Amino acid sequence: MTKTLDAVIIGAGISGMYMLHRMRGLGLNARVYEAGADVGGTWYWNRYPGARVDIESQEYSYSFSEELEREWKWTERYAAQPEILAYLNHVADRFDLRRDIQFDTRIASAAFDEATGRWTVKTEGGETIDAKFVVAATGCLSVPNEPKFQGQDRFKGPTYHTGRWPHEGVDFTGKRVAVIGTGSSAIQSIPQIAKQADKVIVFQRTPNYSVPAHNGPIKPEVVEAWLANRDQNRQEQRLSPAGFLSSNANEALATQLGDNERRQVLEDRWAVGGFTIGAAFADISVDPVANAMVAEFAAEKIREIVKDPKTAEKLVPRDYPFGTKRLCVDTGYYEVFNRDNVELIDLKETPLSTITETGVTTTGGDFEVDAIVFAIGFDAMTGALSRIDISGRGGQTLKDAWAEGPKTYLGLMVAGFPNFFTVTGPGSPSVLSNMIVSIEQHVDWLSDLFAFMGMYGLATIEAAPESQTAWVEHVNEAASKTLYPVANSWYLGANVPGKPRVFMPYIGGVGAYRTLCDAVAANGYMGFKLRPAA
Ligand code: NA7
Repeated sequence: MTKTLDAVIIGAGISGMYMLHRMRGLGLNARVYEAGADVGGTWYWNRYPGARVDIESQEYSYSFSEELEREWKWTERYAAQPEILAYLNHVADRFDLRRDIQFDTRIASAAFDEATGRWTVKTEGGETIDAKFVVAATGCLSVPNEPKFQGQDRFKGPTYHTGRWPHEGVDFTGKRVAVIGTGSSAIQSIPQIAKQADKVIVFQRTPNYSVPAHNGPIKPEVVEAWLANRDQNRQEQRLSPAGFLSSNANEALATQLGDNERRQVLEDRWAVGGFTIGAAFADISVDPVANAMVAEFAAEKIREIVKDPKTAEKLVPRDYPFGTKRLCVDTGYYEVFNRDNVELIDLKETPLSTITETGVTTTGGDFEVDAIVFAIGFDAMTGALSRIDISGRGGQTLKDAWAEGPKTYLGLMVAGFPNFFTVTGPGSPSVLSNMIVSIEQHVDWLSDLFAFMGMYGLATIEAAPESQTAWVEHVNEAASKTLYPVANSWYLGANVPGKPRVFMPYIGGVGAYRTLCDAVAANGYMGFKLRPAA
């Protein structure tokens, strides 16, 4: 039997939950379909030890309900995964969301019917849903990269992927553990695993830049100041470059300061920690000279912290500009290499050749371990959508439409796919921003659109191909003005063999993007085609 809905929302993470809440407010009959057994999305799956947010807790939270914001008390400057998941569970209960969320249900396909102007959505379990709108709230980092190492099936011990950590946790006491990868997930988890395990061997292909979090209990004065000025803070967040204020973006140019002055700025920010270092100067991400100055400072810090000079040199990134792969924020990452039970293997020096029954073999030798942690990242931004069989006008599949890389208008819609929306899709600021601020912007903008369509009896909206082309050009042009495309990062899909190399997120800034989206809406949804019911 086919279920009829106004909207199918795919995913019960931060986006899907808020979308459901807003749709209900509009009187729409919406239902969320979630592959996991509970709410939380990213924070449901990423339970590896040390997982925590890189944006200060008071900023990484919903703003839509002032009551919610005032009643929830964060305990740490950077909330850890269990606390964020508890918060999202609280939100689900407080707004009674669960009754419209179907868990353990993966969406298999969604097909647009041109005759009816509606979508037929199918679950993997065989349910069929007929809906006017489909909102993909499927997340940007939700599909883990499958490990594809030679010999991996032979390994006799347990293996784990940071993005699919067992819910019951893992006890590494007395174990020798290999960690493959040194991105944010590895950088957060290695110091925790090293506290427990007998031995940790870190297999690094590319070193990452990481800055100290200086995490600790959240300061009451930070909370008070935030709440005392809540409305203004939230407004400033929405119009800021990256959707958060605690990075304290500096307008000064590194290249225009004297050596001492520049060093002082960096030292001060290193002492504060977190993304304040990434926002130390306005020219870091556009001027190679400025970037090199900051990169050198970071390298000096690594050499200061890591006692063994050889290990320190291996940890210094050399292949790409500072911050052009996602800057990591750590708690004791570089320090962990001063422990006797942690060893760093540089896979550029001695490439990984195979996984054996008992461990990992590189061209430099055999490393016997009891467990392997794959911290090898995600099929970012397009991974979740490419795993659903989505077809739009004329039966064209999203896979074909995106064969040369994802194309969207505003990161919200794809030409030829009417009434199908992506939240934090490719072409939106998404992963280059405070995700919650970006999510709320998308969802609010979509909610206004749904209200508009309802009021005027409109049946469909779709992106005009020429607006999409112009937007894709603009997204590329914005990226090309920065140093970001230089790095082989997941922003470009470079971490997935065969994925088209396209800079996916919009780097023009959260505030600028919002202003643009608002102007599009104010001008009768410029660049979109709206059609009345037949
Ligand atoms: P990332 O940042 O994509 O990091 C993955 C790491 O795994 C990175 O160091 C990769 O090295 C390494 N990797 C991937 N494949 C391999 C193979 N085959 N061999 C060796 N090493 C490999 O993912 P995370 O989960 O850490 O972080 C994702 C985001 O989550 C993060 O940026 C934050 O936004 C939160 P590479 O650099 O490709 O050489």
